Formats: sequence, C-alpha cells, structure tokens
Amino acid sequence: MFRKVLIANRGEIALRVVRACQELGVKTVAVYSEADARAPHVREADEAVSIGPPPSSESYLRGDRIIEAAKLTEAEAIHPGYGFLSEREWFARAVRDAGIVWVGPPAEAIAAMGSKTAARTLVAANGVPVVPGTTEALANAKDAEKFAKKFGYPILLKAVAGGGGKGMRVVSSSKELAGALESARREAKNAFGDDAVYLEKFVERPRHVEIQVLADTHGTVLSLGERECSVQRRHQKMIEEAPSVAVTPELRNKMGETAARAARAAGYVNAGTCEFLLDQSGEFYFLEMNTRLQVEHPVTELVTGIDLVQWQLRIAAGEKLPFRQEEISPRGWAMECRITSEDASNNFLPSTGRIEHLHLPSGPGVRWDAGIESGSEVGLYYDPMLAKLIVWGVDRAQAVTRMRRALVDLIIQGVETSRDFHVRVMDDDEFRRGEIDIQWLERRLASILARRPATESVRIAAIAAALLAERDHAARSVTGVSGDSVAATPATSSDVANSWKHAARVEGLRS
Ligand code: MV4
Repeated sequence: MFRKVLIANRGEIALRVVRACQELGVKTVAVYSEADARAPHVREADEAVSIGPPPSSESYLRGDRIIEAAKLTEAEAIHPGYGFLSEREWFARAVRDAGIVWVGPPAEAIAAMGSKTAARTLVAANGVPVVPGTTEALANAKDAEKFAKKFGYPILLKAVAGGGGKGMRVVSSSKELAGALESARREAKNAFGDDAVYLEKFVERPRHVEIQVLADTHGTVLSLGERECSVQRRHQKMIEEAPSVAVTPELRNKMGETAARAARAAGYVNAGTCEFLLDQSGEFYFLEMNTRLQVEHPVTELVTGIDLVQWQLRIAAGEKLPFRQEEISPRGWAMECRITSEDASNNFLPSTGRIEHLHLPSGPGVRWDAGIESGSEVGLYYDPMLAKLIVWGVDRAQAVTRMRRALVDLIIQGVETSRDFHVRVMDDDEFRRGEIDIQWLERRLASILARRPATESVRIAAIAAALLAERDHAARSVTGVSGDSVAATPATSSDVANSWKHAARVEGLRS
C-alpha cells in the first residue's frame, strides 16, 4: 500500500478519500484554493498545499500545480475524486508520466469512453446492446429523414461530441425534423465546437439504471450491481438508490455481465460505472461509461459491504480483488439524497451564506458524507452539493421511512437547502411505490412543491418558538440553583435550532 496519497479535490469527496486513507494507514495530502483555506478537507488531511485563487480554473483544474504539490510532498499516488480533473485523459497521462500512481482507470480507457459515438461503436462490437440508431454523423436533412424512417418516430437527435443533454432534440414527426436538426447542430456547435449530430430511436419513459464495476490489474472484472438514478432534474441527479425496484436477480446478472463486457472492451481498471436506459418492457441499452468514482457510490457500499474507495486505492497499489462474482449480491436497501444549497421553491436558485447552525441526523442506518460544518461559508465558486444523506434499511419501505426521519432531524441554518424538497419526495405516493422514470420529477415537481407548508406560517412559528426558548432560559438563569440572582443568558444557537425543529414539527413536517 502507498505511504502517502494526494487528493486532487475538495468538499465531501476529498473527506471521503481522507477517511479511506486513514483506515488503510495511508498519509494524506490535501490541495486547496484560497476560498478553502479553512475547509474541513484541509484540516482533516495530514498535510495541505495551496494551489491558487478560488476559481476552479485557477486551482482545482490546475493539473500542473497539483502534480507539483505531489512531488513537493512526496505523495506516491493521486486520487482525483469526481468532477474537476477526474476524467481528463491528459491529466491521467501527466500523472503517470511524472512517475506518480493514478488512482483511476488508464488514460487509454478514459479516452476510449470519452467520445460518446466511439464508445457506442466499441461496446456494440463487443455484444453490448445500444439504442438502435446511427453511429455516423448525419450528412443533411435528407439523410436524417432516411434514418428516422428506418428506426421510426419518435427519434432523438444527439451531438456526436455529446454530454449533459446538450444538442439533444426529440423529434416526433418528419415535419419537425429539418428544424430540429438545425437547432441541435447550432447548440452542439456552441457547446462543443462541433456540429456533428447523429440519431437514435427515442426511448420513452425509461429508468436510468447504472452498474458499478470494479476491475483489478490481474484481469478480474466484477459487477457490484445497479443503482437507480431516475430522480433527476435537468441532468442533475437528486436521489439515488440501490437496488432498483425494476431489476430482478436475473436482470441484475445480465446487466452486470454486460457492464463487465463493456469494461473489458475498454481495457478498464479501477472503479467505473456503465449507464443504461431501462425501458418499460425490461430491455436495457448502454448509454455511456463514467470513468471515475461517482457521487452516489455510497448506496452501493451500503448494500454490498464493499468499501469502493479503499478498493480503488488497493487496486491502484496492485492488489488482487478477493471476491468472486457469485458472492456479491445486494443486502437490504440504500438511498441517498443530495443536500444542495438550492432553493427548490424558487426554481432551485443557488443560495449562499454562512452555515450558522448545523444539526446532524444520526441513529441506525444513517450516514452523512459532507464537506461542510458549522461556520462554513457557501459561495458560488463550486458545486452547490453540500452533503449527501445516505440511509440503509432492511427493505425499500424502511429506507424511505428512515430517510424521511433523518431529513427531519437534519437542520441547516444560514443557507437555503434542498432538505424540505426531499421530505416532500419521501411523502409522494408514486415515489413510495417506486414508480419513477427519468421524466418523473419534471412531471411531478409542481405537486411535490405544492405540499410544502406555507413558509410564512413556519417562520411565525419559528419566531414564536425562539422567543419562548429565550424567555425560558432567562427564567431559569434568574432563579439559579443557589438561589442567587444570576444574569440571564441569551438563548444559544441550539435553543434556536430546537425552536426551528419545533416549528417544523408544528407545521407538519413530521408525519
Ligand atoms: C436518451 C434518452 C432516450 N432515448 N437516448 C441524456 C443525457 C445523455 N447521456 C443521454 N440522455 C438520454 N438519452 C435515447 N435514445 C433519454 C436521455 C435522457 C436521460 C438519460 C439518463 C438520465 C437522465 C436523462 C434525462 C433526460 C434524457
């Protein structure tokens, strides 16, 4: 195992990697921007190196400075986390060229999966089902018309350079085709500098189901089962779970074998994820492979008992995976809610400020992976995801109930968060039945938000509760145990927190 690892990231994932290293007896080096000088990931690491001003382009995306920091501190390996430099082929190569171990897939595997059309061609050649469609770019509207007829409407135009849904257009009839092609080209050109567009049959109301794979350098490729990630908004996932209500043990085996085949085709090593669309008839289609650790990895850890980050490090150090595929099956149910600094009732507008008070949920089956603490400043430089609340239950119903309980116990004051939104989702009948697909949240959002208690009455109740807390405190202090007159102490932040909690309860946040 390594003696020392540098973590090229921030926030909750940097802390997640620090903890894995601590448990493996590995020293850690954090890197940080000027905005993060007092961030928890810096304090929790054994050493820390400042790498530049707050904007990511001048700090967390500066591969040169990060490699310098690794050399300076004599770190033997770099873990990139997710986002930032994690899927940049050039960085994986630069790390290797500097004689440092990359805790991730080979640069060649990142490249093989980087182009969406190249990946589609590669996996299809290896027996992996892809959505029927073209792999070549469309020449013109007439060409598009010919293929649209062949596959049948509705079709989906996609940018060859691909990613994040940009340059995508659903076309339901031939009269819309020419116009949609033109606007998809324009958007693709703007986003990727490449106006090449291809088409696929449009899969209606599919689920987003992804398979976690783990591959070592000795030729073992394992599937760790699926995660259901259909609850998303504008391509941002909000809730993930494992397993999926739509996946039977037979389908799990089939999708797992398929994902392993895709990974082998790309020469994959380390942790990776194959994304699939699963349609209502139970057919599944490969979409793309994410060549990194994902945000939602904890739900897989909770149902398999396998520590993915520790295994990423062990694999990078050359260890052999000791598990057999037959030994891996999900136990119970895990669910994750992404806690973001966004105001769901105001079109998910990002919120900024200081975390004035933080009360964390705990108890059976509750896990909190966060990059914030009381006193943290939340700005606009980085992703709005503050933390992940993850729960485990014996079955899905218990996981949902437990998630709701833990969400109500969670108090974050100082910035708006997605907490209340998540409570409402846990109360939704369709969600409780697992009747979700990738368009579900969009269809259901208005009715989810409508169930929110009036903010005004919550505020009034909170103020009343805070005043009561302060009065009680004053009364207690004045009497004093010895009978002396003692100066009244002002309400503490925990009194205020409790008053908020009380107000929430009064307003029906608790069922
Ligand atoms: C699709 C699809 C339906 N049919 N392809 C969205 C981003 C890109 N990675 C692929 N995406 C989709 N491709 C066909 N043929 C629907 C989506 C899609 C989607 C996929 C996964 C998760 C969320 C999504 C939200 C909207 C559309």
